[in-house]
Amino acid sequence: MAHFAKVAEYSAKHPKPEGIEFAYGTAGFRTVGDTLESTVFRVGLLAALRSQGKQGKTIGVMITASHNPEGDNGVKLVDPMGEMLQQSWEGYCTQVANAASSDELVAALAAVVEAESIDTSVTPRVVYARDTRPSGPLLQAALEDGLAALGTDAASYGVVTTPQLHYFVRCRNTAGTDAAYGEPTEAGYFAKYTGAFLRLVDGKPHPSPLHIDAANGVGAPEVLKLAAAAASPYLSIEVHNGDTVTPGKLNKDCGADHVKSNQRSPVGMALQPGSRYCSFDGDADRIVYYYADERGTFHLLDGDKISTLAATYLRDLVAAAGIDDLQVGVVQTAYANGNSTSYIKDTLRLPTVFAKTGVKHLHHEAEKMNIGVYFEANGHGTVLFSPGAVAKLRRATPQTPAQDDAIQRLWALRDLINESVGDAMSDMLLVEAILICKGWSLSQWDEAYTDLPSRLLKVVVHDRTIFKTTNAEQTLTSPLRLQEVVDALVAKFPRGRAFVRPSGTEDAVRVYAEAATRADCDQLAYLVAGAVF
Ligand code: NG1
Ligand code: ZN
Repeated sequence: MAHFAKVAEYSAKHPKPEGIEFAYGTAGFRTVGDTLESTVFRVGLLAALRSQGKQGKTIGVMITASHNPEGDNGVKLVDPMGEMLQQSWEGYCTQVANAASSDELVAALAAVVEAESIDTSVTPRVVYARDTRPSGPLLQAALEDGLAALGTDAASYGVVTTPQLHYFVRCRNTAGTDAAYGEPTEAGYFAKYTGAFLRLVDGKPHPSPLHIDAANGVGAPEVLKLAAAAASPYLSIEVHNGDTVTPGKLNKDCGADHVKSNQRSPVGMALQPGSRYCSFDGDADRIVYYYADERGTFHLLDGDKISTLAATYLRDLVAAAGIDDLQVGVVQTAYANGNSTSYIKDTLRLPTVFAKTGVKHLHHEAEKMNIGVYFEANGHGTVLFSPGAVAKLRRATPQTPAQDDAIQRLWALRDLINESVGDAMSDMLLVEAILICKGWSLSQWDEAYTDLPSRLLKVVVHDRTIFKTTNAEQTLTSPLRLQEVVDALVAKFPRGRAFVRPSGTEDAVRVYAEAATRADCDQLAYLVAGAVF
């Protein structure tokens, strides 16, 4: 095909390493950074085709491996509304990445064009960015070759957070429409979110500084710019682990994943009772909060706590606004702490559903709700307002000043939230705004419910593909009878719950367990892991 005339020439510069199979999973392609050059080049080709398939809408490409070690890297595509790539394209990505020769590569691309009836005369548009990883510049150059090979109208955003890139994509594709999302620039991003934040907190007492562990990643410079854009005592921050230059520091003993997995504070943060702390991950799409009590004991406020805080606040505002039939719902995964789920159902009395791991699954469930709050326990999530909810807000006619205030707050909340994807900076502003409005400390927020002791283990197995699940990944259907063994173990422990699923991002199987006591929980986790192994 004439359209692919330059592909072979460019592809020769980025040969596929032999003996490696690439797979587009939950987080796109992700593996050791040095092996990814051919894959990122080919993602450039795919991004161009995706854009042509969407009549020239802008597609995003993000080069990042998030919370993974610094030596890893990854790449993922962002669809026109800033959402994750449509699932049906994941298979194309895997096929194109694994083509063994340039002839096979052209054939794989031609197959995508054929299957999707793509008009290759359309000019493709793609924007891209990367995180702070040392392998980033080389991979970016490979991406640029892929984009050039198909004559793409491409623009780089340099080094920004993953959610910022999602925001830029959505802004570009909604510009000039009723759904215009904002200015597709860094300044536009900061102006939108700080403006909404300041509208919400106006007139309340100023908070104490928030200590942010930026995982030595891209969140460090970006959150400093955010605070500078706010230029307000309402956003007083101190950034720790903000070294994006020294090799080896990214995510090392710090960041949201480290804090959540180890249930302890990151390197470089000495917790003082009464102060507020949070951690971003390496590309700033996850956030968790934490504090130390008077005895110095560490307390984690994870994605479940953020989700319940946001859901409570939204539910109360909807009630105060006097808007009928506007239901707030919560989407969780099986990793949500059992006590958070009980709290949402029994105390908040809000509907809750479980989705499979990976934010795209939660996002799709949340889209079915009026106002859908979704978070993974690890701190990745956001809130979606459905078009119906927005229409109801627009039609609402306040009868009292209190109703008017609640409606204005709902609008400000909607602007404060990055609806395209979970975003550490936007979520941080959301939490801070709610805490300021309620006059709460982290320990007051933490009072809602107490987490059940839980344990997450990683089991390296010979072949994880034999592990198959159903019921939002909580029940194994293969290997045969393993689920019966797990059920029998769980039954031995009060408030016991455990499940086994193959990781979508690592070559391992994950075991999750919770139970009434720490000792029971650990015993259950290790017994189940033993059964898997
Ligand atoms: P896998 O490796 O499929 O468990 C992990 C996280 C997900 C999600 C993805 C994408 C856990 C238990 N799993 O998925 O929540 O964030 O990575 O980064 O935290
Ligand atoms: Zn991340």
